[in-house]
Amino acid sequence: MALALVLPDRDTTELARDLRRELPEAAVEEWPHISDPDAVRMAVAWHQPEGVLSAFPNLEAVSSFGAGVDGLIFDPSLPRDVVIGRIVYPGLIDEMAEYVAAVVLARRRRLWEFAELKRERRWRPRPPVEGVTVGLLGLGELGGATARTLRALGLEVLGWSRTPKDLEGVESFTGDEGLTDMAARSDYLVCLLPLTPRTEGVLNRDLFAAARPGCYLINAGRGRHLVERDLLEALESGQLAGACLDAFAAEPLPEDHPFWTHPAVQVTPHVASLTDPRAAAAHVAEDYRRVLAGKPLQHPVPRERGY
Ligand code: NDP
Ligand code: OXD
Repeated sequence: MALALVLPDRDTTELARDLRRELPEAAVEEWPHISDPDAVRMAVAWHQPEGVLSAFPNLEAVSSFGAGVDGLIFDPSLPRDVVIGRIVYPGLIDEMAEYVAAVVLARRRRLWEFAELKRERRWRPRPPVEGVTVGLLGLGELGGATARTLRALGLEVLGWSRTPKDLEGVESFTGDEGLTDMAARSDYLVCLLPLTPRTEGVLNRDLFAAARPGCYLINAGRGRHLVERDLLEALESGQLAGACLDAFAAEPLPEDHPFWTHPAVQVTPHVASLTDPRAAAAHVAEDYRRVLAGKPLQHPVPRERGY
């Protein structure tokens, strides 16, 4: 029985070492060095080249090396009968809530403005930016926890999801109209959605036009949620005041991309919530045991739902 790690752009040394310790009975193999493809029952994948997973004829389950599964759902070569799972654990959830809170507060308390002024040795006291209403797109594992953290900081929180939610102190919105209504009341819009055909391009000119003038955008979902040209236009017109982006359609962000030099755009290199190899090893080991025992994964992803 083997577990294959297919993470071509990651250093898997630590993950493989911890997995071998957790699963002494399993052959933990790092792609492309798979000695017996027939023995692979489960794989962990991230940015896998298309076709690699279909080369394991006895593959039963594949886990994303993170919370997002778009890389698996959108892989046409993944056999239909392979079960998809994802890695979600408390530290991953807390990191995202911390990232969003940090960005909202940094913008509200003008920390980036003051950093600029310091470069010019200018002393220019200013009060916090007005407006404390945050509209979250996505109220799942990450969005739900982020809502709680923002509430605890005294911010007003609104949330948009596919199905209605009953979270304490969080007004729930659904549907296209719900999204427009939420945007109209938001000083910050934060995308924590999964990438699906329905959410691709959701951060677009219609949403920006509906948003409260001077709204600030945070995208920690996926780059393809954002129509980049529409963001640049909304910043140019002043409809949006700024944006902090963690995920991009092309990663790494190309050197000549206008976001790098735009004064109102902050760029973070897809670090809002990084999967910790040690926590991931414990999670994957448990899922591997479940596969062998014929039990459901800890965070199974229904294919038809797409997230
Ligand atoms: P979940 O699946 O737990 O939650 C997804 C949320 O999005 C749910 O509230 C869901 O609604 C909502 N949603 C899905 N489709 C729609 C739709 N069509 N309309 C409205 N709402 C919709 O995901 P997580 O919270 O765990 O993760 C969210 C995403 O964050 C990941 O898919 C990944 O892309 C991204 N991510 C980014 C990281 C980073 O470092 N930048 C790190 C980790 C994840 P409902 O509740 O009704 O199902
Ligand atoms: C994830 C990510 O989905 O890191 O976990 O983006």
